Amino acid sequence: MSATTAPNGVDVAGRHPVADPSKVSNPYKPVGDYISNISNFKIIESTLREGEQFANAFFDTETKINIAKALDDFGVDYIELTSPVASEQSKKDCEAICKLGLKAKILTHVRCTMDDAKVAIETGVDGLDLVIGTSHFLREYSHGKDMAYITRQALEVIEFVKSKGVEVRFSSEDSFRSDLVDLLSLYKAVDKAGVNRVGIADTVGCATPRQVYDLVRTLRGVVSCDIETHFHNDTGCAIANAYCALEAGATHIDTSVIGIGERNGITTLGGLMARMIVADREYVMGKYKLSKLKEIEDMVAEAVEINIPFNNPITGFCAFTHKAGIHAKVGIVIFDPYHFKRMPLGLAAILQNPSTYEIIDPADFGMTRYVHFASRLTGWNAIKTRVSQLGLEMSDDQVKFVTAKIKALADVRPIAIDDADSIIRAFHLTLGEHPEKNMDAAAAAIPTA
Ligand code: HCA
Ligand code: CU
Repeated sequence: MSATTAPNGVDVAGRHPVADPSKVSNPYKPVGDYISNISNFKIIESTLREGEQFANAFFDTETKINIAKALDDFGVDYIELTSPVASEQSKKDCEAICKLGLKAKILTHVRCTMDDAKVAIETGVDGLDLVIGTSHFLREYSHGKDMAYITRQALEVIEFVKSKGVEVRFSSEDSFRSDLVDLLSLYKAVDKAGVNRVGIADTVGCATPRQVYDLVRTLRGVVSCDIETHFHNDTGCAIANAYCALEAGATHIDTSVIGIGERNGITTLGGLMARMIVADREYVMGKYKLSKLKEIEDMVAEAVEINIPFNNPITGFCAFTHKAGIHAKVGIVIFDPYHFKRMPLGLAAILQNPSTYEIIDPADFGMTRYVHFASRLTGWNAIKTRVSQLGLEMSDDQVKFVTAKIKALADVRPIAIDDADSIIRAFHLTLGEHPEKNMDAAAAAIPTA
């Protein structure tokens, strides 16, 4: 403890010192639990399969290869590709990606039939993700098969895939609306037949975290193979469900970049990273090249012609923007809401702890924090930072005074950084050589419109 720090950790200025992350215990770290895989999970990245089912998606070969390379560089464990049975080009692209020699294992996603499996094996993939519908909806309205038939067929296809020496996963579509007893006996049989993984899919996005925990935890007690999970986001639970699945013993999570997929998609790669880094920073930082996230998201957003949503974890344009005055004692960079541009200002002389209002350090993702100071919600700490960035000197009282003027104008209309700056400059100019004597004159010089 330094000489300027009181026994309660508060320094002489009444501030809490900046925390040394290596010394602070993480209150969000996973609960110690032998079944949890929060600190040991794998990603099956499905932008090139589930993502191809997104309304706007059309990936040509070059785009697919660029995305696959970028995901590989990021460090995902598996890359899942559209079934080669889907189209002639899908098959060629699958073969081309297999030949890239990526570190990530390449999977293709096929219906659980011998015909599909045979075509898939020929592409040179490292593994097959087999899927069949088990809910009564799918059994009645899609393939029309009963559970005995599904089990026999699954075992036949699994045996074939295994005989070819590649990985095999068996998954049921719409697992959460399937009969639990049916599902567990089917999975028990495929586990016994030696699959590498079984998969649980929330195809319609109906599951809650608690339901996920219950189903995965129950399944964990029934199979000894790995458990993959796949969550659609129709009710906004896809990231939370993925986290809960890991807590319950799932080993693999399906993601896509920005979550693209059927309807409003699945667990987002970036959102999962945000969730997991809070739980186990060391694992996530050690395994994934987080600084590449924005680049990959931009690449995919451009390919499917969408914008990154403003509320996207990590990369949403305001994900690290602080606006309210009471939050804004953290700044290093300011944000101009009027022109939607960012203005780096260099390091501010603010010694507060960003953790007060941030659970994720933007720097871990190569991102920067912003303080939005040109608004009615601003506070004098944000303005003080701006004053010093403009190279001006003012006492705290003067900063508070000019802050009040900025807030008054911003109460009437939206203001830009330039507006705030001219108020600051005009006030400062009139303060002259003896600022303390000139407050009234300076105030009169402040522009009011
Ligand atoms: C779909 C299939 C799937 C498969 C998931 C999986 C789903 O409906 O498009 O194989 O685990 O959501 O059920 O994406
Ligand atoms: Cu899906």
